[in-house]
Amino acid sequence: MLKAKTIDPAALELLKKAATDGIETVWDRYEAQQPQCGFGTLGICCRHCLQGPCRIDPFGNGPKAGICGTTADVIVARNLLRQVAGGAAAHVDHAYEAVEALELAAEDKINYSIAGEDKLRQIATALGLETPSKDTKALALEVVRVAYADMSNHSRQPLQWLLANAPKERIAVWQSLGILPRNPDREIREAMHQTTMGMDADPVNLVLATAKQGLVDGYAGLKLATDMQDILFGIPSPVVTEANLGVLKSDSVNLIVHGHVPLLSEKIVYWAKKLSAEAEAVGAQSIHVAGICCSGNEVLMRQGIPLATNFLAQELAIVTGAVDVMVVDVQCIMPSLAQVASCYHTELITTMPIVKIPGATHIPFTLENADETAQTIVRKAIAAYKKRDPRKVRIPDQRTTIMAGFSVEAITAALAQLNPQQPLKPLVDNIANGNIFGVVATVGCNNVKVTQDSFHVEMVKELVRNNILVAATGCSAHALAKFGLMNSEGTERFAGDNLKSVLTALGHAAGLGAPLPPVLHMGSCVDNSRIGDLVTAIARYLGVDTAALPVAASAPEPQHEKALSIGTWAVTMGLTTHLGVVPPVLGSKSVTELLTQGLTEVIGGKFYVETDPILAAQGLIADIRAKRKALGL
Ligand code: BF8
Ligand code: SF4
Repeated sequence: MLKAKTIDPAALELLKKAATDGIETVWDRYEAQQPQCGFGTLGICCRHCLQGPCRIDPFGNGPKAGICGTTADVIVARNLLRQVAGGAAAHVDHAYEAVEALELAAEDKINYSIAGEDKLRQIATALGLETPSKDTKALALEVVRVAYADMSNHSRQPLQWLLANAPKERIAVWQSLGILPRNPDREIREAMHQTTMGMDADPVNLVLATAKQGLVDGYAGLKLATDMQDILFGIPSPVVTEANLGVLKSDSVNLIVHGHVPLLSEKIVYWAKKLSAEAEAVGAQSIHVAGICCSGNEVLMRQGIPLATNFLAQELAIVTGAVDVMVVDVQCIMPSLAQVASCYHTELITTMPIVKIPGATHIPFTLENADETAQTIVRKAIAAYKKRDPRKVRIPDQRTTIMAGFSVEAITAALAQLNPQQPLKPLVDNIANGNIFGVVATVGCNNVKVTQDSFHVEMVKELVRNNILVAATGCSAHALAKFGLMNSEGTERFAGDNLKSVLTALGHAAGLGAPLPPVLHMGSCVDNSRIGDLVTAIARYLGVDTAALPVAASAPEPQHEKALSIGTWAVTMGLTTHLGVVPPVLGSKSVTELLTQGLTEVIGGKFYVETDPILAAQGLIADIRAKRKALGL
């Protein structure tokens, strides 16, 4: 009855080893959960007060309302709002930590440098701060003050980070709908309040509140986090490395960073290089760092660190028997890792006060002790290497060359080789003449309900074959990296002829001597802000609304609340946003219609649910074709 678990050859190999080693994986637990609750699947269960749980009968024979009178429409809309607020909370909290780090770095209170001075000046200019004469650290503190002012805003003024960065046409739309967010924390609090017992019973009002959370996510979460991280660690530029579990090395200390916030993983990368002599002293070649999930994407983008694997295969990384330490920070960390690690020599290390896992070693990370913590963790990996049992090691011989590091600045620099005065012109001209038929951003996760990576890969192959340029982030980027869509050969193999000719010209102009890849790796999930920035820049250059552009978004295998909040933001930007997994909204016909149709009239964008990858690609292409037609292309 169950579909294939994965198409990733490394994961397939390791699933066999997991079975031999007696390891339970996410797929086993998924099977044990079958059948999953129908009420939960449809989104018509409410536990918001102690009179509940209340469930609505989807067939119309049983209860039509909860004990307090709440209807299915309201339960569904309320649940969705809470999920999107949950995603936004995760991203805003992430961004906040990065703001704090920049503040302390600018005050010389911690050992972090400001590597992205160009980004700092760019952001300061967008915020309307005087930049030319200011010293770097003084300017950084001014930027930090604006970010803190947003976080502590007690007025009704909208979020400054949004006003400074969002397209003007969009701001007008959001204002007319009354969804411009103020203080992000206040908005998230309001969402919790609005959905508690005895509050909003208007599904339309709840859906608009959900859209507001999308804006909180987009600007106080994604954009703010990327901006701060680029200031601290530098703007990414193209790097070449490899992806998939074959990047682990049998003769080196293997240290995996997993999670999302790069504050610790950057330090780990630094100290892994510094302490390599200590690894050599115990007989290892070197200390090899590789990444899982978005911590992996962060250190890939800026340091060229290889990608180990994405969300669904995190347990299997340990099953290789070759991981000495897996260090985690926040988000998307399966608690089961502790159990898996206990069957091997791997030391699982948690570092954050809000992520503790029984069975893991907890080494508290603070900005002040970052270097000491990183050294301790690297040394733990060296010590664990000595305990590695070669009989338990199996590293799949699977790794694929990838090019990553496509920040907007890097893309613009490559385009400037063709047109220094107007770098966006070559891109826009090629979109206008149809060589690039459109752009699709593929983002988000793996989800155990979908054969791992299959939706990302099949849909994107169909898109690039039809001359759609793809930009990817998150676990989608991992999937496409593993399957050869992020190297020059991928352009030769998979891209349609027109797209191939553009990517070839661009690659040569950029001095690569080969085509650019058909899928541009633009970073972690918070780096979806980079895609937003690119779309905003193109719209500004053309003088049109982002909703008019032949651009769409897709989360083919979404699992996290964050994927819903990112998707909601994409919808507020006016993009058709595809989901390859049905979110729990089908229990309300009217809310489903609102999300997939009604929203278009007021906001320009909409959700589009399609669970077949080829049909999804065709649907996105049809949407892009309609937008081209409306633009007269
Ligand atoms: O923030 S794509 S599974 S790792 S939530 Fe998680 Fe989803 Fe992966 Fe990155 Ni994004
Ligand atoms: Fe039931 Fe209403 Fe309480 Fe929800 S808030 S659990 S629908 S009584």
